Amino acid sequence: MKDLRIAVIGYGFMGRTHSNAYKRLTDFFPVQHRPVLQVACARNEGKVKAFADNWGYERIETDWRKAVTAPDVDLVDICTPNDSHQEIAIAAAKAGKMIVCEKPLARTVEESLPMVEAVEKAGVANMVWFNYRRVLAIALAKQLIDEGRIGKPYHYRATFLQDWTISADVPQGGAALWRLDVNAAGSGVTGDLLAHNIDTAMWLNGPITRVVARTETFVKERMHQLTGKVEPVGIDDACLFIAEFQNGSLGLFESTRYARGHKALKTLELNGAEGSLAFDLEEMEYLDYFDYNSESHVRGWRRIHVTNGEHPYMNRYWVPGLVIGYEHTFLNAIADFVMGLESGKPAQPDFRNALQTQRVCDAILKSAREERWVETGVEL
Ligand code: SOE
Repeated sequence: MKDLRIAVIGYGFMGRTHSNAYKRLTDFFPVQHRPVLQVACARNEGKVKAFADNWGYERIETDWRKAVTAPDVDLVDICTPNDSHQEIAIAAAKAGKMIVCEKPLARTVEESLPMVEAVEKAGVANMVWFNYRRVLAIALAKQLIDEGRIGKPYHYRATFLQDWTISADVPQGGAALWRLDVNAAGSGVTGDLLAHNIDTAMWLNGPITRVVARTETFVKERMHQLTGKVEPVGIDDACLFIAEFQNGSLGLFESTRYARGHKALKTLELNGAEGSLAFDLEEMEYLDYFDYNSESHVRGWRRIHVTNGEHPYMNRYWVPGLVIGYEHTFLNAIADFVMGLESGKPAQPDFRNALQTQRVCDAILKSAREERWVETGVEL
């Protein structure tokens, strides 16, 4: 067993999901690296100390520059708001650290490119936490597609619907609410939610080549927590876009934080000549599958309970019929990352792969601004 000493930068929601994953890795996966919770880093000393004590980190730092260059750190985990991803990632790469970075890679393609160059120049292992690839049912969807069961794809449909920002009284900026501040986040639902759908879509259905989008900001001004002033809102509250895939299929995507009643309704559907697949995060242990090639009198949608030993990742967990959940997507992701280190076949999405999603996000926002179709520039 080799120690993998981790510095997590940021202690928010993602700092927690990742810490949980590190702690459980060797319990469930037969890997040769044992994560050591070495450094928890954030600016607020009291809060980061409480976080470190709760999760069992060895020590704290309040300056990320010290954390990413520390000799007792092997891997830097970036869980900070999007505006700091680039600076931290480049410094960590220069210090020769492995890097795992929260999504989206950065606020824009322009900001992401030097990150990709930095990790590639330094030759350090890297990954972006697009955790939904590691939902068992979505991983099974990938397997069924790769097995040729869906045939020629015609339609891809995806949503990510929430409702937590409907009230105009919700402020923007600062802890927990940086996702509403365009300077910190780069965009609204496009980078925060659709980035997940785009990553999954291109993993399952190949490159998106062109998009046309419509965004909306329903609440135009909000109090900024850091300045105390009412300021214009620069993020997209909702985004709808149509996509063309390289394989000739059409995509339809919708995301909003104004879908009253929906907390995280994340769905996808793929329709091909030989079959269809459908997934809904609220019932994440199921994959719905329509097989056109079954005999016509028994043909119909079937609901696969993705809990068998032969299903992706499931042989690491419980016996058939018993479910795992959201937190395991992060555990599966770090397991893939570590197994990638050990096998020499790097886990995906790495920074270069995540740049593809960033290209689509940038194209969406440009299309919405200019009210026209935009080429994504995704590398084919
Ligand atoms: C926003 O509410 C959020 O937490 C995103 O930032 C995550 O990436 C998404 O998985 C769930 O929703």
